[in-house]
Amino acid sequence: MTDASGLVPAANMKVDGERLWDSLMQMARVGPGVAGGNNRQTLTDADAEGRALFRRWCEDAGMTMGVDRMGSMFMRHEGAEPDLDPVYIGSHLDTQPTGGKFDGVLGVLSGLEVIRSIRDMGITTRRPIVVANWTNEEGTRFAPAMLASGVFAGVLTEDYANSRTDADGRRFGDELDRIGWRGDEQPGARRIHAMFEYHIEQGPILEAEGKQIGVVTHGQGLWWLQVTLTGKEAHTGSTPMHMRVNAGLGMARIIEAVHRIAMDHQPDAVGAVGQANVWPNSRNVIPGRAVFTVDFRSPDLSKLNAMRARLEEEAPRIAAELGLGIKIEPVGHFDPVTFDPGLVEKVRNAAERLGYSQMNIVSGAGHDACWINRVAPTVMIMCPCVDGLSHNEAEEISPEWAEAGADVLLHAVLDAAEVVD
Ligand code: HGY
Ligand code: MN
Ligand code: MN
Repeated sequence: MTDASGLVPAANMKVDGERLWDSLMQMARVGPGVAGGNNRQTLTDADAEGRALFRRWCEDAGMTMGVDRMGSMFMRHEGAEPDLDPVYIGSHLDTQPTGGKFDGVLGVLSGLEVIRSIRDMGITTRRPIVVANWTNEEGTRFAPAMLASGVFAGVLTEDYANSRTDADGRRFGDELDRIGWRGDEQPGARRIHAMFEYHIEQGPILEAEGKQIGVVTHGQGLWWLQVTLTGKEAHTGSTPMHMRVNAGLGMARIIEAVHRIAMDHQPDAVGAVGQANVWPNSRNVIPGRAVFTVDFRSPDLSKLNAMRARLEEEAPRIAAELGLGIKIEPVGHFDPVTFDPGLVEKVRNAAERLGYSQMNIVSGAGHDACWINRVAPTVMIMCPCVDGLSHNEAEEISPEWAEAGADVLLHAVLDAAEVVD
């Protein structure tokens, strides 16, 4: 089942694309959205249901489960030499509140498909292979993103993670216990020989370039800065304009500044505010308080930090002009990432061997791979998505795109795990 060299998979070894697509569509029925996508937010009952389905599928494929104290799931397929550090395939099953059917899920279920295909073809690898579902990749219900993989990588503490609260004040730790998915493994105790994350691009490049495979060499860095503005609630009708201390106006001016700062750092810099709340959020009350999160990203560390510095200089000035109190707190950060060159080569070789068109790409979004890259050789594989759309219920990929990326994942993982027969 291998080619002449005996070291890498033969080009005709493929996954079962129909089975993969069917699994994706079945998982999409768990925690459905309202417009064809998903709302399977982390540590909700829908997340618990998705976890149970994934576990059942993996156990049906002969895999055994381990879970760490952050709820990250590790489904193990045995190798010929069980004591060797396994090859990991990881991503996430949690979604945005108006998420798509493929963000994260494609990588986890393609990992399962790799194991199903290995079993179908009767292949044995030297190394075990583990398929991981990292808890709370999205960071939408509990900031920051990539929370459990950050704890695994030793960048965040368990106490910090357990203490994170959602908009209703519920604690991450309490919700993890409530759904019964806190395991007993020490996060980060597992040794990883190599980790692969297969993910939709979530951007327009691969589709526009007509490429089937993105060989991800780097990932953007990120700053999430939570801004709290304090003004004075007052009547929107009877309060003269010169007497207003309007937190909503301050937020609007700072949001405009975020866009301008990102534009001032082109190319390769982005900035936006996606989460914003005003209090009391009443039609006829001037907002006395505004809380919103700034999202800056760049593959260039100096640009990333320069954008943060510009905001920390401009936002207080805007607040002072309006008589507002201001607090700026970092609530999420990781530096730009360079993935493992040796694994990048394995992905590129796999795509070439399979005859899929490919190009190098930098990941615009953050991923668990960005943290795991700090503790083990890591790489990502990407497939196109329609119009580059993601974090939107209309997120769409083609079954052909899904399959091609999963074929590359199969070959690259077998290369790393070493086929023994
Ligand atoms: O924010 C991100 O880039 C990822 O989707 N959590
Ligand atoms: Mn994702
Ligand atoms: Mn996402």
